[in-house]
Order: sequence, then structure tokens, then C-alpha cells
Amino acid sequence: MLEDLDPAETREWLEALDSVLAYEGADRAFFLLDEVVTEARRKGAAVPYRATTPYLNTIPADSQDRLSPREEAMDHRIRSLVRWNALAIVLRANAESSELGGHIASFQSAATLYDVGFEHFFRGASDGRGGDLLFIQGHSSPGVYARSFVEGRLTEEQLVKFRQETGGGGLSSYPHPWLMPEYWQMPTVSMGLGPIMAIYQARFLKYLASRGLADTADRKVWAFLGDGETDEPESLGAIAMASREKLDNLIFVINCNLQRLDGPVRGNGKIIQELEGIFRGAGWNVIKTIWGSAWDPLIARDTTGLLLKRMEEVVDGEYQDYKSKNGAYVREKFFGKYPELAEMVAGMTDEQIWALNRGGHDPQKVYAAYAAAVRTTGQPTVILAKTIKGYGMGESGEGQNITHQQKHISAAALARFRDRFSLPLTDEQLAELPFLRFEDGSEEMAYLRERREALGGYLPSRRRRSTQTLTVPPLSAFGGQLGGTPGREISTTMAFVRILNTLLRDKAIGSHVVPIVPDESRTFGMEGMFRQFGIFSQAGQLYRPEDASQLMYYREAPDGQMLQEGINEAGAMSSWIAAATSYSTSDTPMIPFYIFYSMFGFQRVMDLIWAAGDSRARGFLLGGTAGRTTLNGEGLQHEDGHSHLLASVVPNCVSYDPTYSYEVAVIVADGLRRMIAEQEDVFFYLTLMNENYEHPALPEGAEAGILRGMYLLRAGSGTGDGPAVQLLGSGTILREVLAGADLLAADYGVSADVWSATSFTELRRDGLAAERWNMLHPGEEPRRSYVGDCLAGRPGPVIAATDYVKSFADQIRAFVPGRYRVLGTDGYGRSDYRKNLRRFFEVDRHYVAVAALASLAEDGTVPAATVADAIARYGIDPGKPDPSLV
Ligand SMILES: Cc1ncc(C[n+]2csc(CCOP(=O)(O)OP(=O)(O)O)c2C)c(N)n1
Ligand SMILES: [Mg+2]
Repeated sequence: MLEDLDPAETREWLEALDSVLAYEGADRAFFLLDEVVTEARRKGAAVPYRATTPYLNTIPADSQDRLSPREEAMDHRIRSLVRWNALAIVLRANAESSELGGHIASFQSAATLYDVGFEHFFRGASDGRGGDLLFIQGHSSPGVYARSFVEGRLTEEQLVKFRQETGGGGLSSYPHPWLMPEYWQMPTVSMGLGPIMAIYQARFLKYLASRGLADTADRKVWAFLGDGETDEPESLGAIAMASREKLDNLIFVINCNLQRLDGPVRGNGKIIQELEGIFRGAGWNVIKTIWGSAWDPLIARDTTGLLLKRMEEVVDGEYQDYKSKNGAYVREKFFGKYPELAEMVAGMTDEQIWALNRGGHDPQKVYAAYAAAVRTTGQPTVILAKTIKGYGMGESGEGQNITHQQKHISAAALARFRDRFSLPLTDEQLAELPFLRFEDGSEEMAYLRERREALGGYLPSRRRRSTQTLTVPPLSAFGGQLGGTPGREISTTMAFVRILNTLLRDKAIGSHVVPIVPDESRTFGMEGMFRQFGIFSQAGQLYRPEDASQLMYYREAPDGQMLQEGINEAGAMSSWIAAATSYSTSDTPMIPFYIFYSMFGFQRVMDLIWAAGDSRARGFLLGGTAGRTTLNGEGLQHEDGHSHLLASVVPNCVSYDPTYSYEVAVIVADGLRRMIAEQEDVFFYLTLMNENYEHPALPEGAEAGILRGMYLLRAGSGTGDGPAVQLLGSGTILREVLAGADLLAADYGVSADVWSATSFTELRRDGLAAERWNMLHPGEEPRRSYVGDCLAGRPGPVIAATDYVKSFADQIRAFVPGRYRVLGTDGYGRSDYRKNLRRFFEVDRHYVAVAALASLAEDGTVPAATVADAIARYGIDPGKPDPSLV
């Protein structure tokens, strides 16, 4: 705070300002102030930047949009029942023990924020426009179920099965489209993912409109966040994009109850002011809803600014403390600091002081904020609403540090809750925790229905299938990839880019394809698409690009098809999710291809990929520059040897490690069939490599094997009486396997069948399914795994080699008949030539041959001396350190 060196002079300036405000209005006052500050800066005065405004409501009391008295009364009655049901859902679920969990305090603090939205703002989908998209704070879900019950959308049987889902018909703990596919749209409970996904959903709605694919003009994306949640880097990490892209269809509502799980969010500061500064700095429209209407008369009487000074000097830790106590305590601690303030409230009772409400609990203030937010153009809006965690829970939790996980409420506190919200329950009924709804034919029920009808139907609600069915091209459309590349060496990345180009030009689905890159187009040879398909930019291109004279210049356009997300994998993944769920959120199926450095995929944004699975996303993820020894020069942080293992644990992710361009084509064509034509809720992950080699043509009849995970690529040359082995390989290492087979034949007369194992993960899933069926169907003809089908009767031990950790190929061990040995790239990567890396990680042709001979020796088919001979012949040092440990 600066010192006032000349109060008389200060008064003169302020009086001048008062008169401008009175006679010429706020705009003129702002203009003059801005001129004065600019002039001072120009003259060299150091005018400090202030990102924040006073700790007051942004919307003054006299310019609020208002609910009518009837609406306010109706809303209050409805909200009271919703509050009660939300509490009863959790209390009843935990009646036996606390095993099931659930949260009460978060929703009680946010009830008004949701309620005003559901009654007056959130648009349903039945108006044909697709409706608003709601990101509900995960642990507030009991409140949303509670409302759906009052609306008649959920039954009592469902409510009593909160968090009891395994038998069917239960309600999921948090918003999960996977578990409640006709209800929840957006998974949110991993903190931080909701906000970033919301930003990209809002941008994708603009993309659809800009490209003429869907009318999204009236739709809003509402994201509800906790104040503690804003500490997640994902929550705030993309907010500048939202303002840059002028996402006026995006509204963040941050429930500032000042607490997170353990304690205060900013005990020593003010979370609302901090967030205001951050969002204003990032170009957002910020609406602070701090004080409820009960404060308005006091604020109006604060002519000296002393009340504001007190409001500003008190930190959040104290504000929280006040609300865990009582009115007398607030009088003493807050107002009592200054005699003038104590005097201001001298005529008020302790109850009246206690009733000085916070903005987020005042429906009029919340309504005013929402009304202003939906009117805002050219900017996203954030509403910072101050609330009380555990509102209404009294001594069982209000404002207390323990409240987040409180699942029990004393009988006395329950009775006070009933009284406070005028619930029609006797003391005896209280104990039974009955769920409450209004009678059919009641005024409240009629009002509820009328409101939701006016707003286009009930929410949340999710579309399972798109009504639009796109015709996907047959495999033959990718003819260029099926015939091989005799005499030409290309990478699978190149093959993929050609496939993508074919799809982009396809008459039926071309406009639905969304190529997404995080600043790696040139890495993957996709820069040719810039000019042809354009990079999406609402602003178009306000400059002449440096390379304008070139064929493949950098072109940005409002109808650009590519999403170039900058160096931002989380953002790119969020864009992919928006496109991959567009069949549901906008009834407009899109086909996103997100291509990234494979090391910066699953490892970097696994939690978003998990949320994509939960969201029933449909689309393609492409791990470019994949393989620990194939991306050779980049070293430890870049060389991916495990993304396939990570992919394998996502239940609806179908993943492949193809070697040849025809395999890529067959897999993409099948992905289109499953996800787009048949609307199956799966998504595909393919690894693509940057190593160039010649590709053979699609072998006759190989398609089914490619998709199931393995097919015989080359039969061994043996006649049947000599030693034989079965060799499996994937990705670039399949080529080492082929070379190893040649060595075995030439140097040791061993015949090797070589299998292309396009997906160890799909093979394992198939094997596990067969094994499970057999366990549960004793006495019936056992089923055999596909691996078993392929290898049954084939001579010799089985050896697999990949560019991934050994666990990857090891997945199928249980289904391999006979001896099984696995080579892989366990350990940290490092930079070198591919040849040296493959030697180092022991996955090159020589190791393949030695491994095969070692297995034959263990089977007693060849003598141990043969293995020793090969080790010497291929120059392998047996004393070499284990690469997984160095
Ligand atoms: C990534 C992640 N980390 C931790 C949690 C566990 N968690 C759930 S709620 C919560 C506290 C939330 O505080 P806040 O965001 O302020 O929400 P409030 O309940 O106060 O509205 C925590 C830590 C989580 N769900 N996700
Ligand atoms: Mg909080």
C-alpha cells in the first residue's frame, strides 16, 4: 500500500472522478483514468501493474440481472430437496460402513452454482442444436444424481446403489461415460483434466462451425472446477489459448470454497484474487461473485473504504475459520478489528451477522454472473464464486478442515439441516434418510418440467451413437500401400501419411478427417498438408508467411483442417478427445488422427488417454518415431520402448506395431470399419517408424492375421527332418528376425518360420478370453487361443524379438506351446547408430540366431557347442554387461 502524502489533494482528484462518474458515466471515467496512467508511463513514472480489482463483486448490486421472486422461491424449494437427497445418497451408502465412500461437503458448497445453471442456463440437446457440454466436478456427482431423481430421471433403486455398480443398475462414483453411457458426457474426476478438455471442446465446437460441419453457434461449454483443482498445471496451462481463440462459448465456474482435501487452498492469501490476476492476465472476462446480497447495504454504507480494507486484509485462512464458528465470532474477529466497523454492525444481531452470505450461495448473485457470462462475446468467462465448504453441515463439517471426507452427520446437525432448508421431515423420518421428490401435479414439479422444456431437455445426457453414418473406403482405396515398394525404401510413417492423404481426399469422409500434430509435422513429413488442407485458425492468416513463394507454405485459414497445437501434448490430446467424441457431443462423427513422438504420448499424457477411453473416444493415435533402437540418435528421453505396454492396459485401446505399409493400410481400414462404420467404442494406437526400407506386397489372405495379431510371413526352408524354430517379430525388428532366419539357415541348417506379430497385445487378449472360457466351461470342448492355432504342430521352440521391453512380447507366453524366449529392449535408451543400438540391446539378427540356437540346445535338438560356436562366429562378447542395467 502506498502512503497518502497529501489527503487534501487526493480528495480533489477523487471528487473530480465522482463528478465525471455522476455526469458522464463509467466509460468516460475509465477513458480519463486510462489516459492519465498512459501519460504517467510515457513521462517515465513507474506505474505498477495491478492484475486484480478490489475484493468486491464484479457486477455491482444495482446492475444485476435478477430472478423473479417466484423463481427464487421455487428454485430454493427445489434446491433444498436436491441438497437433502445428495446428502442422503452418501449417508445411506455409508450406513453399513465407510467402505463405499462418497462426498457431501463439495456439493453442498456448490449446490447453488449448479442449481441456477440447471434451472436457467444449461441448454439440453433436444432443440436439435446439440446442447451445452457440462463438465461437472467429479465429487459433486451425488448432487447431480439427486437432481435427476427429483426430475424423475433416476429411481430410488438407482440412488441406493450409489457406488455399487458391479451387479448393474448402480450409479458410478464420479462422472464416467464408460459406466453410464447414456448419462455422463465428460469424465472429470482426475483433477485438472476437466478444465483442459473443456477448453479444447469449446475450440472444437468453433472448428466444426468454421468448417461448416455442424451448427454450434448457441452452444456453451460449462466447466465446474474446485479452487484446489486449479493447482493442477493442466487446469490453467491452456487458458491463454482460450482467450487467443476468443472462446466466448466457454464458461469456467470455479467454486472457491477456500478449501481442498487437507486444508485451505491459500490460507495465507486469497485464491480469488490470485485466480483473478491469472485469468485477467490471460485475457479472460473475470466475474467475481464474492459477497451475497446481505452484504449489499453494508457495502453501500462503506463510504470511507474501511470495510473494503478489512475485506482485503483478511486472508482465506481467517475467512474459513469464521465460517466454522458463529456470528458472535465474526463480529469480534472481522468487524471488531476497527471500531468504525464494529459500529457499522452494532445494530445487527449475531444471527444477522451470521446470515451475511457469500456470493456463491446467493442465487441472485449467481444468476447475475451467469447472465453476464452467456452474453459475453469475444472472450471466455471465468466466474470466481466464493462459497463455504460443507455449507449447511453445521458442526459436522461446515468450514472445517476434515469436511472433504466427512461421511457422517450427527442427528443434531441433521435436524438443523432440515430446519435450515425447511425439509418436510419429522425427527423419526430423519433417521431413515428418505429420498424426497415433489408430487406429480405439484407446482414445483410443473415448474421444474417447464424450465427444462424451455431449455431443451434434461442434462446430463449422452448420445451413444451418431445418427450420421459415414461410408468408409474399402481397403482397395489404399492400393498404393498394398503392392509394396519394389526398389524404393520408405518408412511406415511415410506410408501412413500417404494413407492419410488418401483419406483427406475421400469424397465421403474426407471433410471429417482431423489431422492433429503437436508441432511435429515436419518430423513426420506432413508439412505438405499445410498448404493443401490448411491449419485451422479462426483469425485466418494476418501475415504473409515467410515461405509464401514455396509450394508447401505455412497456410493458416478459418476452414483449415489440421490442428497444429504447438508444443503441447496435453492440449493436442484434448483436441483429439473432442474430435473423437464429436459423434456423441455433436452428432457429427469425426475421424481424428493424432500423430506424436511416441515417447511423448502414453508416457506423457496417459491420464488423458485413460479419460479418452472412459469417454468412449473413437479415433487413431499414432506413435511416430517409435521403437527404442529405431529412433536412433535421440537418446534416453526420446527412444520409446514401452508405449505398447502402456497401451495394453487401456481396455478399449486396440494397438498394433506394424512393419510394412500394407499392414498399416489393413489396420487403418479396419479401424475405420469398426469405429466409423460400425460405431464400436474403441480407439486405435499404431506405432510408426522413421526407418526406411523396401516393403513387400500384401501376401494373399494375410488380412485376418494382421488384425488378429500374427500371420505367417515366410515359411522356413527346411524339409522337416532338420532342426526348426518359430520366429516372431514386430516393427522394424521383424526385419532383424528375417535376417536372423537367413543366418540360421545358412550357418546352421536351421529352418525358421517367420511370423509378423502385429499385436502381442491383441494376441494376449484373445488368449486370455479363451483361457477364461475354458475355466468356466469344464467338460466342454476347450477353445484354443489364436496363438495356439497358429503355432500348433509347428516344429521347434518359439523366439520373439521386438523394439520394446521384453514384457511386451512376453504377454503371450501362456499361449505359446513349447519353449518361448523373448528378446527386447529393456533399459534406458541412448544415442548411436541403429545397428549399434540393436547390438547393444541384443535384438539384432545375431542375437536372434543365438537365441534360437540356445532354445534348440535347451530342447536337446542341437549341442551346446553350437551355441558357443555362434556366439564366437557373430563376435558376441559373453561378458558384455546386461543392457537393462547400464
Ligand atoms: C489428479 C487428482 N489428484 C487428487 C485427487 C483427489 N482429490 C479429490 S477431490 C480433492 C480435493 C478437491 O479440492 P477442490 O478442487 O478445492 O474441490 P472442492 O471439493 O473443495 O470443491 C482431491 C485432492 C483427484 N481426484 N485427482
Ligand atoms: Mg475447494
